[in-house]
Amino acid sequence: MSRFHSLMKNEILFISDLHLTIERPEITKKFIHFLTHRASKAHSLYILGDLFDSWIGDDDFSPPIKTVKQHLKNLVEQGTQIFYIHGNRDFLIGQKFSQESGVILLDEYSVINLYGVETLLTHGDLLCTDDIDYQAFRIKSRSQAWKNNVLTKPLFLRLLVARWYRLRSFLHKRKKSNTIMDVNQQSVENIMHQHQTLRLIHGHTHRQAIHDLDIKGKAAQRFVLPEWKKESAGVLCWEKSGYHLESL
Ligand SMILES: [Mn+2]
Repeated sequence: MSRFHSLMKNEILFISDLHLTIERPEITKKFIHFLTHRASKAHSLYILGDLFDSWIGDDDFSPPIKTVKQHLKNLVEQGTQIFYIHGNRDFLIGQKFSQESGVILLDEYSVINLYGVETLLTHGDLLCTDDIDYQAFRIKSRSQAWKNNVLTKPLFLRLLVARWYRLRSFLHKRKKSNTIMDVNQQSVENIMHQHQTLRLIHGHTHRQAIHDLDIKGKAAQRFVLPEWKKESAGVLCWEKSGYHLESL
């Protein structure tokens, strides 16, 4: 490999579920180190949702938001593209955030051509169709009326409500069964077939794995990204020659 070739940025990276919050500064530190020392060598970075543990509007500047925005912008200016798909925690991320950080917002289902293979990207919550209560809330909370109602409330009030929601979600999750919290296999197959893809990458369930499946008689794969924790974090790296999982 020539020196020139080895300097070219040709990797594509995928991460999700960092759940950045002031309460876990070590994850923010890990992420900033990743942006500065690892993602800067890549062609592009796809963040598939729940970068933040909560998002109450683009006008919130409480830590670590400002620092994270600045580092995302630095990376974009160094020539690494960053794409974002909303998570269930930070679905209120809007155009102002996108402008300030240089991150490009994608649709909840987005198909990219990953070195010749059409690849479907999503956060993953939409695939958890056994969780009926959540899916009902999701439909309600994605309406413009619901969003406007939230985003026009004073910032301090939104901060309080977000805290309460986090606590509520924590308590609810403990009550729900393990299968309800995972993807529904039929929903996965339907959505992959609908988008004509044999590869899916998502996060959300925190069940890192590579699943083989069958879409109408064709071999397909579903990649589940890991959540970022203090002890372990990971990135899915693609190159022309294939993929590998990297621990951080
Ligand atoms: Mn999620």
